[in-house]
Amino acid sequence: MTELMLKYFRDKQDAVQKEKVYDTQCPYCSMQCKMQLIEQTVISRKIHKTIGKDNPTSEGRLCIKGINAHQHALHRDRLKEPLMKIDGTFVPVSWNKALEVIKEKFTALQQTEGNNALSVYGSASITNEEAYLLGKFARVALGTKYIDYNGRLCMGAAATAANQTFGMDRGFSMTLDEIPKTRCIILAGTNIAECQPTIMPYFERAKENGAYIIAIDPRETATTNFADLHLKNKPGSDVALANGLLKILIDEKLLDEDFLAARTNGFEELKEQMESIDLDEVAELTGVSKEQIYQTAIVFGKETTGMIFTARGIEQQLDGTAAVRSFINLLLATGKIGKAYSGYGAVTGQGNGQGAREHGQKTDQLPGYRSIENQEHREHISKLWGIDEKDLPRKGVSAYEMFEKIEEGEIQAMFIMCSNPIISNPNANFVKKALKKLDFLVVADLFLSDTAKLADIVLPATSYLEDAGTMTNVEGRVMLREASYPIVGNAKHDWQIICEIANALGKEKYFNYQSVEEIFEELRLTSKGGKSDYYGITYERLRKEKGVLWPCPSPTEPSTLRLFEQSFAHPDGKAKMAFFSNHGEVKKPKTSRKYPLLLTTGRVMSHYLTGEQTRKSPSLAAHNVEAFMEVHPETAKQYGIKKNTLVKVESKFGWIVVRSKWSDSIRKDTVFVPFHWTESQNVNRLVSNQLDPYCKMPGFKVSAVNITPSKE
Ligand SMILES: Nc1nc2c(c(=O)[nH]1)N[C@H]1C(S)=C(S)[C@@H](COP(=O)(O)OP(=O)(O)OC[C@H]3O[C@@H](n4cnc5c(=O)[nH]c(N)nc54)[C@H](O)[C@@H]3O)O[C@H]1N2
Ligand SMILES: Nc1nc2c(c(=O)[nH]1)N[C@H]1C(S)=C(S)[C@@H](COP(=O)(O)OP(=O)(O)OC[C@H]3O[C@@H](n4cnc5c(=O)[nH]c(N)nc54)[C@H](O)[C@@H]3O)O[C@H]1N2
Ligand code: SF4
Ligand SMILES: [Mo]
Repeated sequence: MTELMLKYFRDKQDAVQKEKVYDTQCPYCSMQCKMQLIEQTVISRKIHKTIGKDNPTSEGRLCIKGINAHQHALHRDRLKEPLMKIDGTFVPVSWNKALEVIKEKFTALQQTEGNNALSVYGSASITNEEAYLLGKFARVALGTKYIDYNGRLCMGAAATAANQTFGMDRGFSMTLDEIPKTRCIILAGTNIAECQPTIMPYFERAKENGAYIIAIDPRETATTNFADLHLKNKPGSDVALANGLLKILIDEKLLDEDFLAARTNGFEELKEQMESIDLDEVAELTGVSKEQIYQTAIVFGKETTGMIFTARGIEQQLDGTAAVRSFINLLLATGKIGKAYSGYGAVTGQGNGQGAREHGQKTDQLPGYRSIENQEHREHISKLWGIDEKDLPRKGVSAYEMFEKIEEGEIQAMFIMCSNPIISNPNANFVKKALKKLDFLVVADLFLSDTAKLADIVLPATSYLEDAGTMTNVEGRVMLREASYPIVGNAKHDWQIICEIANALGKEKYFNYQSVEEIFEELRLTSKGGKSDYYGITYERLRKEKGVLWPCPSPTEPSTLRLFEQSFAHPDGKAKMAFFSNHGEVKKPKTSRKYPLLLTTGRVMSHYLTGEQTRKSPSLAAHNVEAFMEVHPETAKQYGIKKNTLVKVESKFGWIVVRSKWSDSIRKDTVFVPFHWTESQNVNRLVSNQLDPYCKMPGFKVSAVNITPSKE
């Protein structure tokens, strides 16, 4: 092509080029980075690019997942019409038809089996408005007690621990802004560098300012490599480790006695119990040397300020609540909470992991973090909803337990919104069997996920590009996600889907909203006076102030930046300390001759949860195309596992086949498999059905397994 021709084509290209910009927030993690989708039309071809947008939390940064998020949202496999299974095959149907069938099925089951034959499984990736509405939908439209959500598998232990200790549960007691000035940071079972990458500059600034950073993780990760000290503990040994640390703080008199006396309950009993803690035994149980345990306790105890962050590494355990409470004991014992540059942070997982656990999706909960078993709370919410208190169901069971109720025949229909439980729940073979046993399953999703494939009706939902609403981020900052991208096909917003089913069931009186802001206005009112009080927050304020941190009881009050400065949220204003045994109340999976290794599970940087979205994104999928098992080379040799070969991993509950990945950064007694893949690569086929007795969290982080070279 000549220069002249090239110039002609370039000019033509420029001439027809149009650019549209859409504001939104990342659909993935709790950082909720603000972003813009830029859509350029070049000679009738659309080109997309995502860029970060300044905001107080992520300061304009995006990670690799955010930058590529539009690839799944704009993917050709997005569902565009409702689908109905006829003779085992999905056929597209109209919304009217789908709603008519749902109405017929739900009503028939209600009449023959009772309301509790129906159930709802929700999500912490939907907006606050949708989470609120889904809770109301289960109780008012279906009249069932069976509702719970995927956050049970995620934030369950941290939320329960915070409620028990502080009397309320906002993940962070301080803001991210305070991190750069703290002196010592403990990162317990959190891989922030790969799971909340845009948070890292806050920690980098702390390190530059001289803070000492300690990471606790059985593996080396980008986060442990960033830390000054890495305690490479045995999976499941975090309660023992925290007990060991507290014992040293007591022995070395590194306590804040004034704080303990004025602000806490239970320390004397805890101190007595601590006499039974033997540091040699702690070193043995955790696999961490006594010297490293001392070093951690002394640095943390001596510094004037400090913070502890926990995430799923210590929380997704059969003693997850106990582990979080035991780490919070360290903060309380040294008076490092409720004051500047100190505090506790449960690093929330999903985009709306915080907000979705406040407004009534949990089975025992009503809006405003109220309790469904509290008479006063029941009357308050029933009145606002315009129903008789006697018609408000009581609490049902947790997420995984709902599948047990299906197996028992008590639950016969389920409505799943924005979750893929076949992959994400423990004992996955059982969960699949249970879902197949349902008389009627409805799934609202962006794609025909593994779970949706089992449904009788699949409803197409809109994505973060199309669906506006509020999300509450890792700091407890409520943010308004603007979204105006044209809706794909005949998909509908999740809030519209909820309303349309409710209306089909004759409940339009309770679900009559013209906009998502109207739902938020109702949420404000129902949360008023509750622990998570959003009454003072309006869309107008969110636009003007770039987010508001709750509690915010009145429109004239500013964000609550730091919690617990004067008092904790229990009626007497004090925090509750408690002792938990090194060995836990529920028997943990133990290694044996048959299952000689410990298995732990988690994430990789480029994939998100069950992978349904990130596996559709070519740029992300390219980083990890399949599941793998990280194994120490010595262990691999001992079990005859060659590099990069297929290996069968077996537990009492099932088997999977994944590729081996030799790595000397993992403990020799432990293997690691991420959970972003499906079918024979789904690591949840190996995880047991046991649950933490306090919060019903599964033990995702410890299984006992055997590994053998795969014959396939
Ligand atoms: N890239 C990516 N980012 C994500 C997600 C994702 O899927 N992918 N998911 C989002 C969600 S919903 C969540 S909940 C968060 C999760 O964020 P994290 O909790 O940080 O992620 P995990 O990888 O599950 O676990 C964290 C670390 O715990 C370690 N660990 C395992 N067992 C133990 C143990 O017994 N004790 C200790 N101390 N550590 C242990 C693991 O080796 C792992 O490095 O991430 C969010 N961000
Ligand atoms: N072994 C093991 N298992 C785990 C964990 C672990 O660390 N180890 N972690 C647990 C944790 S922390 C979590 S949070 C869970 C997550 O478990 P899931 O909730 O099952 O995971 P997701 O992949 O987020 O599933 C979301 C589904 O909703 C769809 N979707 C996305 N956006 C929308 C939307 O706006 N509307 C609708 N209707 N659908 C949408 C997606 O396509 C996808 O199919 O997994 C848990 N399971
Ligand atoms: S840090 Fe989280 S919210 Fe931000 S771009 Fe990455 S995945 Fe999205
Ligand atoms: Mo999560």
